Amino acid sequence: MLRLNTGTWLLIFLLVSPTIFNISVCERDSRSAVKKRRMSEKVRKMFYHAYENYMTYAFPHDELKPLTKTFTDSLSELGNLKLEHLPQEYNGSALTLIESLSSLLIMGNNTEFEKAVLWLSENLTFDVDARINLFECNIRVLGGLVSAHILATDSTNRSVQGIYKNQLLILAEDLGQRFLPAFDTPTGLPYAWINLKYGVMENETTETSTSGCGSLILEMGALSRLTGDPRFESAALRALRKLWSMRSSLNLLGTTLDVASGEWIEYSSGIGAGVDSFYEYLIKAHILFGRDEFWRMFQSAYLAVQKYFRHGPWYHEADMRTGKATYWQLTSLQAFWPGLQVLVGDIAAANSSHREFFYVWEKFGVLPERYLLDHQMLHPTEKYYPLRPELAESTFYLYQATKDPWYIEVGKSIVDSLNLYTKVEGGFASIKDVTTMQLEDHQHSFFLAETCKYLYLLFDDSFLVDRNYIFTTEGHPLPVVSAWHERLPETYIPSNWTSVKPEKKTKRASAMSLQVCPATTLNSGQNGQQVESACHIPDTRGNHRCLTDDDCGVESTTCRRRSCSMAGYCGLWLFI
Ligand code: DMJ
Repeated sequence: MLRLNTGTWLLIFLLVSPTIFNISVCERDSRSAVKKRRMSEKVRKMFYHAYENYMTYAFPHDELKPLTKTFTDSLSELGNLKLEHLPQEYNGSALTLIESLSSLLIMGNNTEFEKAVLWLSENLTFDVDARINLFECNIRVLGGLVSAHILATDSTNRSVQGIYKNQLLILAEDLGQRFLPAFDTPTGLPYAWINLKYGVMENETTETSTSGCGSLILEMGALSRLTGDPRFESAALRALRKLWSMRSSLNLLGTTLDVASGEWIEYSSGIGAGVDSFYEYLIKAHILFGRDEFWRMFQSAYLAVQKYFRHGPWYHEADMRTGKATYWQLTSLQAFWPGLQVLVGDIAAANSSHREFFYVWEKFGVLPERYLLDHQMLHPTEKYYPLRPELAESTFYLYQATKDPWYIEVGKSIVDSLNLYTKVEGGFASIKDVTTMQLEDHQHSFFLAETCKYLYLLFDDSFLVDRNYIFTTEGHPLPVVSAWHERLPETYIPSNWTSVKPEKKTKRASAMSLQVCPATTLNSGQNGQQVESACHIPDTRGNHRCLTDDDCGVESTTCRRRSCSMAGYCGLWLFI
């Protein structure tokens, strides 16, 4: 028998191991590609189950009632908890179809996209006697139309070329003009409600929410850039600036306010209902329009959230005046926050919060609307799950940033739960009570605009390859182009990038890459200029000495967590 000494075995091992290693890496990669393909197919089927049932039983009304296979004209019910002033003669605006447009294209169904664009072009009208919520109508309808217009005119989308004559933009402009009277208040803060035909109603309530008047800039800004009419962006910007001027000395805002007096009504706030998209729009407006003003607002607001609301991986509410904790509650809407943190580059914090949200999802099978953190129990009346997208959204962002296969498992678990608990013959139904899984007769339009879209993009992001989009709060994509951007030079993101030849393509920064953590230069008095970013946390000691990693903060320009070296110094010794 051939006898080999240890040295020879070692040599053989060194020669063979890379091959074995390579084979196993390849196998693992191809297994994960197969799994992702299978999962994206599953999500595609879910989307079409929801879409086709809507088209059969509800279109052109607003939303599908999947249990009774009928419809609801719910545009005027959105945000209308008391169901006041409901219209007598309103027959819907094909809301779910509008919300489905960008998802159809992302899933590669150009034919259906084109059919939908043509139907809307010929049939949709906003000259209807319906009192609608400005925020909801902006994110769902205006956002859906503006985004679909951009996708329809994108030169890579050949199918609608020739037949598309900007009809969606014309509709969007008409809708935007109907929004404008809402901004006619002493403060510039818009009314929460407007009648599409008659404008602001007499004795209309002057109460609105922070997200209601602080999350209009993406859609109205994009509308102005597309139409050349500055009024939409100006109105949204004026409202945002006014809202920001109402912050407390702690850089906190409340949840509800009065648009006539500019006074706060509810001083307690968090990152959930009534506030959530305000934060989201500051960072996304910065990414889309490249204005330092948005970044400065976001940076201060984000730091205040981390300082006053964050408790480990959880976020409670606090009083904007004192920073004292008020309500210790987890809400389903808060689950978007880790996704926003990915955009900032604060991946470690995003990951730890996401894990907690997923833990609650697994505990109940879906995310309950409200969970009392201090009592470790469900809120007595808010036990529902209306097919919300936020956890899927964050999972998508975290997977984009880390490529950690664990997020694919999370996505699979979300898909399985949705199919198990909410799928019915007539579509997907909301859950009324997560303890009994009793269903409710409502398929919300955001299930098609967001839940299915983010799950699909988690498993198949080919739509995003070589493109740079940000998603509105309703999941409608808007492209980051230099023509709209105050900071990006033409060579960096060419405005005609879709027609740029591959070999000449300039490397574009992705809004979802880890490099997006925007650093900004601050004038800090005597010390001269200092570079800062939202996720910067200083080391505990000024001389950067440390005993453990906990003594080290987060580096300001890269947003990476510093660790403690063996010699006792904080630095970027470990990559996260
Ligand atoms: C969506 O309409 C939007 O994401 C909005 O910002 C708040 N949440 C709902 C879906 O849960």
